[in-house]
Amino acid sequence: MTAGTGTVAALFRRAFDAEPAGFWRAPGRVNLIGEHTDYNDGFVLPFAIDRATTIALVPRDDDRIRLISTFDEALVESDLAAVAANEFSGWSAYPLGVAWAIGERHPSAQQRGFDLAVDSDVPVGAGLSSSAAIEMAVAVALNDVWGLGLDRTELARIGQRAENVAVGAPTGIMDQSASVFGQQDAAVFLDCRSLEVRQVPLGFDAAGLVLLVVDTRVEHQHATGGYRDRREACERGAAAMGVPALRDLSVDDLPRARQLLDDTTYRRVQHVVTEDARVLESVQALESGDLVRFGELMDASHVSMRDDFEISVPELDAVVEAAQAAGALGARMTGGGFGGCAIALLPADEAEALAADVLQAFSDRGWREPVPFTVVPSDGARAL
Ligand code: GAF
Repeated sequence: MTAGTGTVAALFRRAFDAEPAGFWRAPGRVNLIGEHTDYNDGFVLPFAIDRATTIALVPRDDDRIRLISTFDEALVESDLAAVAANEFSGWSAYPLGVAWAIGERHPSAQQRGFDLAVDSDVPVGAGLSSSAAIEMAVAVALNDVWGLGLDRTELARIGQRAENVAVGAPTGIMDQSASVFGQQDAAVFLDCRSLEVRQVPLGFDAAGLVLLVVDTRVEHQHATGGYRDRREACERGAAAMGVPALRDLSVDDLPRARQLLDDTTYRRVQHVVTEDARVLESVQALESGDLVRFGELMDASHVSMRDDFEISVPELDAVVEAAQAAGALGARMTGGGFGGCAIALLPADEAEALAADVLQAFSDRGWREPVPFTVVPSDGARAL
C-alpha cells in the first residue's frame, strides 16, 4: 500500500466493495504574500503545505458517480447528466464541479462515471484551501483516468471554474495554482494574468527558521459577504481609473486614485497596488537570501490588510502582535481574511514559546482555543 493511503483505501473498500484504480493527493496552501491580488490580475507567492487531500478512485463503464468521504461517511450518488446540468449539493460540489468544469472547457472529453473516496487532513474553513485540495486531487485523477492530457495550468483553471460556478465562490486562481505547482522547499510565484509560474527557493530550514501557522478557528466563507464585496470594490476602482485590472496601476498612480475615488474604494485600491509591489520585492528578497527584508514585507502586508483592505479580525491581529513581540522576522494573516489563519516566520527554537504565548493571549480574552502548527513547503498534486 502507498504511504498515507490506508484510511482512504479502507473507506473505499467498505463503501464500494472493490479496489481503487489508484490514489491521488493534492495539498492545501499558505500564502506567504500577495493577498486579494489574484483576481486583480496581479502577483501571489503561496506554497503548497504538508497537509493534503488523498483520494481513491476507480473509473466506471457507465455514467453513475458515487462519492464518499471521511467527513461524514454518507454515500452521495449522482450521474454525468446531473453533473452536466450543474446540479450539486454539499461537499460533492467540489469533486462534481471539477467534472462539470472539464465538460464545459473540453466538450469532446470522453467522460464516464466513477467511484471516489476522499480523505483530508487540511483543516476545513481555516483558509488553507481545503477546497482547492479536493478540486486538484480530483482534477489530476480524472485527467489520468479519462486520458485528457491537460497541463497543470489548465487543471488549475478547471478547479477555479468549479469553485466559481459549482461552489459559487468568486475566488481567483491562486489556491488551485499553489496546489498543482507546489514543490518541496519552494514557493510558487504566479503572475495571475499570464499564469506564468516560477518556483522561488525558500531556504527557511537551512536558515534555522520555521513557518508557524495559527488557525484562529474563526470561520469564514468566500461565497458570501466580505470577499465578494472586496472584489467588487477592486473592479469599481479599476473601472474608475480606466484600467482593465488593478494590476495595471503602480504606486505612482495612487495620488490620482486618491483624487478620483471615494475613501473606501481608494484604500482597497491602495492595498492591492502596494501588495503587488510587495510580492515583487519579496521574490527579490528571497532570491537574494534577505529573509529579514522578506519579514518586513510580511509585516507591512498585514498592516495593509488590517487598515486598508479591512479583512483582518482581532484574533488574527493578536497572533501577529504576539509573533512580533516574540521576535518573529515577519507575521501576517494569510488567505481571504475575516477569520482563518495567521502565519509567522521565526527561528525554529522559538516556535513552541510563541505557540504558548498565543494560546495564553486567546485564553485571557476568552476566545476559542486556536490551533498552532508548523508547515513545510511540499510537492503539488500528483498520483501516488
Ligand atoms: C481565497 C481565494 F480563494 C483566493 O483566490 C485569493 O483571492 C485569496 O482568498 C486572497 O488572496 O483564498
